[in-house]
Amino acid sequence: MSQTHRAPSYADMPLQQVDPLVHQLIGKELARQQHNIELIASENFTPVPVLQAMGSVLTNKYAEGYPCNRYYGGCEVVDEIESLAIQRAQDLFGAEHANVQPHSGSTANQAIYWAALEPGDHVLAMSLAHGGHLTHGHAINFSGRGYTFFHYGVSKETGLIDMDQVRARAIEHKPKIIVLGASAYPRTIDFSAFRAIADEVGAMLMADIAHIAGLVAAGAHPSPFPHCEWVTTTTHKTLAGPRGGTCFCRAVDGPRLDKAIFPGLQGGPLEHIIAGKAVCFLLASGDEFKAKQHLTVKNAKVLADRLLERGMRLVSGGTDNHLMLVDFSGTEMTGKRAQELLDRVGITANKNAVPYDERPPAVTSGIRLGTPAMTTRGFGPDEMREVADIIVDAITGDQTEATLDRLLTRSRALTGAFPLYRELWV
Ligand code: DSN
Repeated sequence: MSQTHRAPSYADMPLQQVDPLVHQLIGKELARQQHNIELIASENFTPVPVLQAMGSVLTNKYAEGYPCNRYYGGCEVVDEIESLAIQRAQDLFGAEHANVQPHSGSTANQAIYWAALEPGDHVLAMSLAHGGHLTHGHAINFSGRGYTFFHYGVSKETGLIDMDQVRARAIEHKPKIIVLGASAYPRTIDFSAFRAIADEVGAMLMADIAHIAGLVAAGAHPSPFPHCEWVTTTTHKTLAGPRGGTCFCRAVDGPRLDKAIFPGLQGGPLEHIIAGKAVCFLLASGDEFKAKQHLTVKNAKVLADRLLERGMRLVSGGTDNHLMLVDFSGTEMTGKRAQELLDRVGITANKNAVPYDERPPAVTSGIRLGTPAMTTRGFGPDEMREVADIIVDAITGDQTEATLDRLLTRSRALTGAFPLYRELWV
């Protein structure tokens, strides 16, 4: 047979040539990430090796099913990759069973409900308004529509989870599952106290550790694994991996969890993302990652302490983990305005309701600040103190253009000293 040559095709050309607009926009987003101080508590800077795995030809492969039990041919390589990701996830957390297929944290939570509950069953979880998550039973979410959720919250005086309320509501509503874990709770979660309440009422425990998974993996937060039947996480927050989810359970529950995810909820798994998870779990088992997680917590304390010294109020008076909530309630400042001011001075954060907030969700009385991303980037306590000062100067200063420009220059000096993704896209 004579040799054939394919005509030049877009399939072999670089993005820059085929779609300069999208290429340029990605470059613009890279520059935004490089120039700004990133304090969104759920974001991070994913290492280049993880990005490489995610941007690989694995995206081409259909692999419905599980390793060695697929509905497609040609799965021998992705079988190895997914098995590796599963084993590494289990080893990292000391879990009996992991499923690395959930596309997101939301799907991971959905999978546990699907595996462990019948529609309408009672569940007790933390209220979104007090730091919980939409998928923990909010009325407009699938969780709140499909199951009967009851909620606990934090004490108005201390900002800490009100364990007396958890127990009272558990006794009153007899949930099949008690959900713990939050998106905006700055304190350590006492898994054993929840276990005692769950045992008293005959409930299972489910921990959603999306925010604290990296801290847990590094021993910088207690682990839910000895206490909980079910654990879910995302892999892109403190874990700094690809955008996605993972579920864990005891070996005995593995088959029903796997069935809930496929064929219960999802079709083909995202094997390129699963490869990214495998790399992420490998990195998270190393000393460099562990040291960063402990530094993330230390940096959060330094940031919180300096904010307090400069007169800011924090929900619960501080932080034990990677995040804090600045509380503006009772003042003229709102979360929305603070977010805008911080954007203006090169700091990215998000407005966030504080417990018992009287302002609507689009305005709020707080901002949430987290240290994972900037710790990954290299910031330490000195930089965090300067970040706190820029924040307070932006929020309490005269807010003239000249002042805000000066604060922006201080932010840019900090990020300029810690280069990010130097070799990427340019
Ligand atoms: N959106 C995430 C966060 O910012 O915490 C939770 O899913």
